[in-house]
Amino acid sequence: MQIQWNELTEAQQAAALARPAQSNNPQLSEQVSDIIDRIRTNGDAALLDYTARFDGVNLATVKLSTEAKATALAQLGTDVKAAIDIAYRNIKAFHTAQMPKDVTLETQPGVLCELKHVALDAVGLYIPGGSAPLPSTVLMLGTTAQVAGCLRKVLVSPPNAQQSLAPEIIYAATLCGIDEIYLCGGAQAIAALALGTESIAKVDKIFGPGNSYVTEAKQQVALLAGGPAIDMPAGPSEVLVLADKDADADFVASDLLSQAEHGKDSQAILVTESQALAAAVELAVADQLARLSRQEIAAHAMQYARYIVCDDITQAIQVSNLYAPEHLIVQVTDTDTALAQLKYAGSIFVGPYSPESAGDYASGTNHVLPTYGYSRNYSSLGLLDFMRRFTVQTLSKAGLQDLGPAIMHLAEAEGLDAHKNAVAIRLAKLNAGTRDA
Ligand code: HSO
Ligand code: ZN
Repeated sequence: MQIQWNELTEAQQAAALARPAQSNNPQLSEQVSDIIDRIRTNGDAALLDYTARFDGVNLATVKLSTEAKATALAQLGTDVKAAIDIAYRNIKAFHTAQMPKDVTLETQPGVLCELKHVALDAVGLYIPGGSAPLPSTVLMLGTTAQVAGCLRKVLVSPPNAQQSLAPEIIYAATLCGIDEIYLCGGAQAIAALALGTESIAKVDKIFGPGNSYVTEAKQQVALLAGGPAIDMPAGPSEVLVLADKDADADFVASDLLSQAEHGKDSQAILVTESQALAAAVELAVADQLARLSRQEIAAHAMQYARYIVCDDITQAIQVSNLYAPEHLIVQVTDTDTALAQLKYAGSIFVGPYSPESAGDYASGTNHVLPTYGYSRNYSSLGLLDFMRRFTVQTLSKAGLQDLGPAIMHLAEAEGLDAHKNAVAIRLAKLNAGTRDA
């Protein structure tokens, strides 16, 4: 459906860009907290029980066996293997280039401040099962953890009927040096990563997309005392295509549909200056949709697609900034001017030959991105998310003698005597000359 932006009131404009309400379902949160409690008390037994109940797979152990791994790897075709290799190489290169530099600075003579970066020890990587298993997500999370240098990389994913995972997932995990793979999914897998069980030692941070149970579980475990950190808040995946009158309608339609086929709740939005282009894209969508294998899912999502027609590209850019999309495709002639004005997006794809699929799979950028308008205040996943930073300081005698009076004044202003004393006692000894050199 075409929307003429200028004919809408402000409230209607807000409604046109609204995302579907995220369910604030008390039942879901209760169910998830029950699952977390059961994993806490019954560990592996509860995990296996949930896997039998929810995934319909009866496992004897949670860990993926070496034999299952070998069987899966033997099934993998050479073409797909080569494709995974290419994607891995590019993702690795782009994330290696993100290695942060430590900082060493004397802020004033004798006052040395350092900023250091180290990898997180143990990370949990959640890979969803469901209608389309995503080896690309293994690469996005696993390669980044590997480049950061995380000591433990733990992959969890719900098992298939063969008590295993898709061969592509196992191969990608092997490339990334992931040697702990556990067959479990849903809220129970998140609880196991957060709390630990007999076979899964707990992790420091949990990454990865999932359904509403997984998302809720991540939020709940992050609130536990001593609980893990989580990557970012999650909502349905989304794309906004910004296109001018010269954009190729088939290209635009293909990008909208690649988002739509992810899920029925996926958001696909076209913002353009040209009514003719909007009409051509609508036709191209109908044409391409009819030939998609996931037609039903994509068609459902496209019912809620919006084709927004603006007065000009400047206004279209404002609309994009208001929406703050996860993926932003820029198909305009003057990309430099557009890029200078586009403020919010998880990842931007510039020009006719940069489909979202490039970043989803293989160009090197990460496809774990802020959704639901969070690109205003969250970043796309990168190397730093697998690291933590901390500071170190070393003051010399002279350094403390110089800075001490300022510290004491500030401590006094805050009424914190012990803080002031910590400086005063040292300075007194220094002045008395009783301190060792
Ligand atoms: N577009 C998805 C990532 C993905 N696409 C995985 C294909 N496979 C969310 O950024
Ligand atoms: Zn995708």
